[in-house]
Amino acid sequence: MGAQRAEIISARVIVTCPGRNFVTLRIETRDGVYGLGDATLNGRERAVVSYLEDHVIPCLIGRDAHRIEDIWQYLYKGAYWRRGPVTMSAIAAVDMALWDIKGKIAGLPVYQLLGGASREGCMVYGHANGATIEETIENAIAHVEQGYRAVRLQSGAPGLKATYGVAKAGERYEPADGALPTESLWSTEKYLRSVAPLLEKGREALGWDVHLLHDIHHRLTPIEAGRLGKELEPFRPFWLEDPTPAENQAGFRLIRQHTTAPIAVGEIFNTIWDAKQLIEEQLIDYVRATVVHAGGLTHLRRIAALADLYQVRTGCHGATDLSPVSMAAALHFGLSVPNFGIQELMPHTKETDAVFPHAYRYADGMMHPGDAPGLGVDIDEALAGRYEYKRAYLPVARLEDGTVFNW
Ligand code: GCO
Ligand code: MG
Repeated sequence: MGAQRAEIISARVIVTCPGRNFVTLRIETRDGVYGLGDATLNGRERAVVSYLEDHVIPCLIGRDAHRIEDIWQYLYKGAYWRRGPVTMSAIAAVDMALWDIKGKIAGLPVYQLLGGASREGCMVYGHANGATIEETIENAIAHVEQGYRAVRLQSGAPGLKATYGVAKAGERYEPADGALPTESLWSTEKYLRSVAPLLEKGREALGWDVHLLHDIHHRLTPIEAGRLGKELEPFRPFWLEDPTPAENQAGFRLIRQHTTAPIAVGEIFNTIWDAKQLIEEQLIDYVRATVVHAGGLTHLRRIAALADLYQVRTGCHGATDLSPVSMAAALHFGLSVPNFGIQELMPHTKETDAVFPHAYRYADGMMHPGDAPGLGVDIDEALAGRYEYKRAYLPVARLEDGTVFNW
């Protein structure tokens, strides 16, 4: 039964570090068609490599690459141990590679297989940051000059030596910065004093036609977040991201009671269960779950479908720790889903782009996945082989009295 078969004959994991670590799964069929999937889990990369090599790949050999849903269910339910970032990143890598293969066999870009384009392109937001508000605004102006319609503003705060989202002088922002975790001190009070002036200056300098975003990176309590949201309302933020850790989804009710500032959450979500209450109770406006950490296109579409019922839109995570394979997958997804909101864009380095040649493109604040069959991303394995894996950790934050806090 079923005339079309694309037998998987091999699968392997490629680890490379063109400036930062990336883990890529390459699945190949008997006819020599191959697909790529991103399996990068920042700071815990080798756990996913082992999960794939030791536990997933042996189960893939001999299967029909066309049966994407069946393989997804097999890997999810078949493991018995469900969910979690390592498992879901591994499943995501398989899922992306299979969609890539299906697209190549069909001769169609993946977004066509997902129902076709629902829009002309995906609006992206860029990252403006600086040690001071002035530097951040300067950087934001440079983004607007490059055509960005949406910019995320992050700046250092007086009295804080380091903070989330701000690059070290003269460098690009790259959070996984140490062979052991670096530590920085955090003060909620100092931070809170710095945000309204940042957004106020942002509006003064950039006007009202640019969307302004801000990432709180899980560092407030719900009531603190409610207060900040209220304070920022006059500056009409596009969203406030990760205002508080989202393990306790009901906690977001408290934020909603106090502010109409739109809320975006979900870059660390793995499955629909992490977002279910947030979506069903309309406690958020944007869900940031992404292809690689939330089980691939197959599962992310399910999250988007639930979100659509409640007028929650997508806003996929797109930091540099998500490889170009993920970026491509996110763009095929974003172009096709009805409730697309915005896509994060933190451009990769030239070195990374050279390892992963791709069809997606940026123009005027928008991105398009391109029309190459499949995901439209390749890997230059010879080049990838020149960059050896380098252990790198995300930082750890402590309160000024030494208590471990949320980074
Ligand atoms: C974002 C994120 C990132 C994460 C990083 C962790 O909004 O892009 O918060 O900066 O911290 O992806 O690996
Ligand atoms: Mg974030």
